[in-house]
Amino acid sequence: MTDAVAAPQLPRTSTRIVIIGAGFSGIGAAIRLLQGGEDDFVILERSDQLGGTWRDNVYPGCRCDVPSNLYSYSFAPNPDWHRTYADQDEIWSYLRATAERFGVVSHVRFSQAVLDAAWDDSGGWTLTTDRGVFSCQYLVSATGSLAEPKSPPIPGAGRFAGTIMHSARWDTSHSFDGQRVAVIGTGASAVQIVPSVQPAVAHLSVFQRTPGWVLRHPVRPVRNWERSLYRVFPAAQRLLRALTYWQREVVVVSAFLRYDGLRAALERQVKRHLAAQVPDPELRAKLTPDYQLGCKRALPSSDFYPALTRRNVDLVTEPIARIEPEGILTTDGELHRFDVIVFATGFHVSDNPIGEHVVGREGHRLSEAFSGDLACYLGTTFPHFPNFFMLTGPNTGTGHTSQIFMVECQLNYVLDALDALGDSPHAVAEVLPSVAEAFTRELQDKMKKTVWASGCTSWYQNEHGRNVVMWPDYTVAYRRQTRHFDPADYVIGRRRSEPAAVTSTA
Ligand code: N01
Repeated sequence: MTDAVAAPQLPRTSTRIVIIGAGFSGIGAAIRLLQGGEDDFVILERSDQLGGTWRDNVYPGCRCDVPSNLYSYSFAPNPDWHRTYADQDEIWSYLRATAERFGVVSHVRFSQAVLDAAWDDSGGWTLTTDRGVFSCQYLVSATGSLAEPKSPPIPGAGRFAGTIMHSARWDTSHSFDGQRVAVIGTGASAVQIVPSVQPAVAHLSVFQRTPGWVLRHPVRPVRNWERSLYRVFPAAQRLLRALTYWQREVVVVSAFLRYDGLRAALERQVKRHLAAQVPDPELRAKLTPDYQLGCKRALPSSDFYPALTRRNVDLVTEPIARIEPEGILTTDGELHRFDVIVFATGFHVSDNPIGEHVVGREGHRLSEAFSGDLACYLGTTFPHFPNFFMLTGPNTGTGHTSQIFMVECQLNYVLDALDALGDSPHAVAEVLPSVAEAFTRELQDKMKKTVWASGCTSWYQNEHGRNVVMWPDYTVAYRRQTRHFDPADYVIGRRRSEPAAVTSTA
């Protein structure tokens, strides 16, 4: 006879609300809940520290490419930014200090990686982490789009004798001094890494598949008098924030959504930047994009092109065949030898693994919203997913302005929804399929006329080429649409554990 070993019971916790993720959107959600008098919630955070993508991306040169006065919570302005576009460590410090200041930290359950979240009509949401079971009436997903590093499936990577690291999993203990380094990719992360490591390395090869549109970066230190002004007259910083928002909204969005002439003028300006920084016509030709500005995310950097012109750097445009123990073999048969290979190859966005683990009614998975099989309303709610809100959900992305603006719009909506649903622990709301389908159809129609549908491939698209990331309109329109929760868009009812019948407001 064998003794059956009982599986250890995981501790169970029940709260009204669970938020997954303690990055910008999760912390923002917690603050808004606390401000609204709600403290019956926990944040499940897989790491032992908060901060999301700003905790994880510690590669040299990491900096926000949206101005700091705009890239911050509207309810927590920071008069102390040291640079007009803040570096990663300053943003991470801001996030930690803000979470502390608003009393969020005691709500965070650290080192709790969510393995599954499932809806049950009688019990609500149940989440299983590697360390416990959590149940709740309302679930808010705040896992972020840039959370899961994507490494390219290049054959042979496992046999490389040197070091491989992804830009979002940087090994800060590794010294690049005197090393032969490869950077694969030329996106937003690469244009920051390349000029930062170039001075220290023996040789740097940048592997480019598609050239980006690289814009002059206007970053500068914030002067002491500016910081004093913001501290003494907070309205001055609010005014600057508003001006920055509207300037980007009017110029950039108009160019990407409406006015080809404006976009073409910006392209000429950006090409002049390239010509001024890269005198060599052969290198310049390799760096000249053949698609419209904005189709892929534009890349602000004033030191990427100059770094590529240094003697210890070469730009490799020959496709990669495979990785060998000594380095990278390109399709022309040349073996490039390296000590380190950096994958600056982006993130799993439309195929974020969490999508497979959030399961709504009738077995629907959140991943269906990104594959295009499930309609979505306002990038936030989904049919078959009662009492579920997703922050930075499908088509809430922006390239030109602060993502936090979009998150705050979503938070207005979520808070208004919770308010409308009232205190009953049995209340259930699920967006009507017809509402979500009409919204998604109209959104995708608008998308066809934007620069993102002009012919390039980008991480905004899913595997079927459908743009499931970007918001195809002015962000002010998103703000208008998310200002109020309209119960008529939802089936509002009660959980089956209560005898009352389900009532539809439709
Ligand atoms: O990733 P990306 P990222 N072989 O997906 C190339 C945010 N961010 O980490 O264009 C060779 O943009 C790929 O080539 P191609 C920001 O939202 C913000 O740089 O697909 N190359 C591309 O060049 C940004 O958009 C900041 O042909 C391969 C690169 O890898 C997002 O994060 C800073 C390849 C990937 O570029 C992602 O940026 C940094 C392969 N097999 C990041 N696979 C801020 O400052 C991919 N590539 C706010």
